[in-house]
Amino acid sequence: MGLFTGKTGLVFGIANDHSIAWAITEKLHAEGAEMGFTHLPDKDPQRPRMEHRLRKLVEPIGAKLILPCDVQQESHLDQVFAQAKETFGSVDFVVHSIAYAPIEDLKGQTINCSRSGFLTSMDISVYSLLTLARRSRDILKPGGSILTLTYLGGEKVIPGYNIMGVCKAALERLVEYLAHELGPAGIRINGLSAGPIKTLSSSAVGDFDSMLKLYDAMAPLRRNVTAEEVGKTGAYLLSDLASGVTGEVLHVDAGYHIMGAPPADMHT
Ligand code: 0WD
Repeated sequence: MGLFTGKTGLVFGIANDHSIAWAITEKLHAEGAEMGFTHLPDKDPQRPRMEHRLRKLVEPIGAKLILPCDVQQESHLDQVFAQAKETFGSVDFVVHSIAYAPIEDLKGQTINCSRSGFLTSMDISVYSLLTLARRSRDILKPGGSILTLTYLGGEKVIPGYNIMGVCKAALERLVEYLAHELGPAGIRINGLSAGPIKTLSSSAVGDFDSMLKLYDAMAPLRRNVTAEEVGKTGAYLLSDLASGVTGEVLHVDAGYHIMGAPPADMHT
């Protein structure tokens, strides 16, 4: 019997097999969970690449629901939650693994971010959690749990992370306010702050490879984390093992976030 035997949930944010949401899904599936998934709507319905990529991954693990969802479209969210209610009745967990900033605003200095770029980034990367949480409240069982993904760039200045760091700062505070408001219903919400992992999204962040090298040299464990490690801790936070944990941001980064200066062996 697995940790998630008899449990159901929704996962938002699998783009491909490198996605962090996929690593979390693999672990949840291994522990017995049954899940529904969303993908970004395909621009050309004749060539549904997003849908195909997701189907290829989640059909073999018995996906109960596969739906298009752009979190900027309230009608898409209405559809997803209505279908989830029909399929599952109620669910035990919701995974939010979504972030986006227009590339020109992400690459440029934060001070030059356009108003529209700022609003789009905040809408997709932060407001989406708020609206998902509000809708999830209606179908989550007491004891249910929500998980979002964040990064150290929301706490400290990470050059190159720019406007996304501002989004993550807002996201982490949102986790706390939502934890306060959902707690009386027995619903938990937490953030997982992952170390750098090569994915479609992270390839858009400036100088990603040197970030991997820095973690390798500076993190207490002297290495980077794997997607599997992030998946394991994600599953833990969503599971009953974390029944007393809410409003938390848990770092899965080989300890990098505690360092204030490079270790002595970094220079040798
Ligand atoms: O190093 C990393 N990869 C880290 C990622 C370190 C720490 C945190 N994170 C966070 C990201 O900021 C994000 O919140 O983890 C989350 C997942 O990111 P990921 O797994 O690195 O990236 P990816 O596989 O690209 O998944 C993010 C997905 C999108 O993928 P693409 O690449 O197609 O933009 O977010 C989804 C989409 O599936 N997404 C949306 N979903 C619905 N509506 C939207 C939207 N408007 N925009 C993006």
